[in-house]
Amino acid sequence: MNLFDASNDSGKLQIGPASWWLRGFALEQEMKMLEALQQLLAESPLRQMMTPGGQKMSVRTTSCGQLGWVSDRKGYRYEDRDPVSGRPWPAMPDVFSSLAATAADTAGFAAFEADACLINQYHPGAKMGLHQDKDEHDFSQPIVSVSLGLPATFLFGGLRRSDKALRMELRHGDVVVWGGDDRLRYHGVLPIMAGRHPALGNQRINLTFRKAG
Ligand code: MD3
Ligand code: FE
Repeated sequence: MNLFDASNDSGKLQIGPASWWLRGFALEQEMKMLEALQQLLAESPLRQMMTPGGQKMSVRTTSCGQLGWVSDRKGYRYEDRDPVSGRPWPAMPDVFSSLAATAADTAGFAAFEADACLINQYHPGAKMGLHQDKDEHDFSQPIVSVSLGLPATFLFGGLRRSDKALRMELRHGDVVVWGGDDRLRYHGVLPIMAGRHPALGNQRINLTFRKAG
């Protein structure tokens, strides 16, 4: 299956036993989301984290909500404070939590309450290698991701690193909900191509909502 063929601009597409691609799902709340994003980035700016192996990530990262994802020489984990400011992460804006809950509900996961929202910023050339999300406690909880700005080729792999990955082009406003048997699938993002988005310029922003604690 080549998910690039999924060229319709809206609608629900099932991409795994418990995963759904909701095209354009965030567009209705776009302006509210971007305004909230701008405010929280002023409180907890994006920064390049260091991998445990000592490499700077190409993606810039920050968080909002009760818990934020951090990476440094000591490893990957969730923390209740921004290590740069020493203060709690900015509160999760209502428009974020309600979008995440509505998307999860649409995909069959009722009453999803995210306690962490990871914000990834990609400039052209930035990428994310194939990995599993394993830093959360409860893998029965889904993950909701919202794509904004420049498009990305997303790799949706299997339960083993060597499994062939599906490619999907995630565009501004797309939301994907991953859960159940798909929760530990490998995934990644190919290097972002140069371009200009009308609202966000030369960047892609991804919001990832999780129940981490
Ligand atoms: C598929 N970020 O931060 S989440 C990450 O575009 C990350 O920045 C992606 O992967 C990005 O860890 C978007 C997509 C995602 C998250 C969890 C998954 C896809 C998943 C779990 C299982 C399968
Ligand atoms: Fe991930």
